[in-house]
Amino acid sequence: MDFEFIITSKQEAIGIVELNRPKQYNALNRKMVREIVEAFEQFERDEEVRVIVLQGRGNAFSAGADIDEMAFDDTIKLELLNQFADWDKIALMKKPIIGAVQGYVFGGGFELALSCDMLIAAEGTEFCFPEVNLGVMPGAGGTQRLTKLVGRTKALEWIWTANRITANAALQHGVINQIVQKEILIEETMKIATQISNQPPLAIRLIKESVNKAVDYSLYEGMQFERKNFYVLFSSEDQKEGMQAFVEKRKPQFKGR
Ligand code: CO8
Repeated sequence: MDFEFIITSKQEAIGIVELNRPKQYNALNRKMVREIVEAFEQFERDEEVRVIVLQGRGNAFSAGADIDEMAFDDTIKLELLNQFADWDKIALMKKPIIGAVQGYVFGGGFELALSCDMLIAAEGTEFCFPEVNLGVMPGAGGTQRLTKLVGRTKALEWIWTANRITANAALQHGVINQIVQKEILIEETMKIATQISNQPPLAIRLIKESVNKAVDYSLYEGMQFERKNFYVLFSSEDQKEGMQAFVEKRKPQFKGR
């Protein structure tokens, strides 16, 4: 895959997307976001890929949206541009997306991280919504995703003050899954990605879909959805293999069928 602002690669069953504007702290311009979506979509279609890892090259995951690009935009231009349609696609990806974050995770970069399913952070990572300092507010899901994760009180504090949030605070409030030393960030992320990639892929995808419904649906609706997915998994070869392997006391070989 040939991209201008990202680098993609594959390591066994893991598709890797790396933000690649290190001199601008991986500030997200619109083309870059489109490329991220395109890379994700290609990995979604690739049956070999079971998990996607998203990371940033250099000293930051991402310092947010490219301010130079949007400084002179106006309301009508933005509304017609409809750039958030690309962001919506990220939220609809079926495969697990694990973010490996370090350095600055600011603004749109924080929103991109919040679009991942799991986040592993290096020690010293700083999270921040600085938009208010620019006279605006988060626009790619920040007010919604952060509030659903940490609750209204903390979300308002963090977004209103634009204070930098330490990795420890992010961990304490359930924003990230784990903090690791910077030198082993990718290694540890790949370990978790590999562990998940060894699980039955269809079950992994339907679990993601079902857990995400819990965020938006009532308990009753979410339970109906979960049940439907549970039944669907009984049509898969991996269910037969997983249960047969248990009975035969051996390790299952999952094929993603
Ligand atoms: N946009 C454009 N360029 C940036 C950005 C950015 N967000 N962040 C850093 N850069 C550039 C700088 O302009 C500078 O470029 P140059 O070398 O050409 O002058 C280079 O990166 C290095 O930056 P600094 O010299 O400022 O480095 P420091 O180490 O002194 O500071 C900081 C690092 C603290 C990260 C600082 O650069 C900073 O505050 N950046 C802006 C952070 C910010 O406000 N982010 C929020 C942007 S708004 C947003 O994300 C809204 C999301 C809405 C939806 C998403 C749509 C895509």
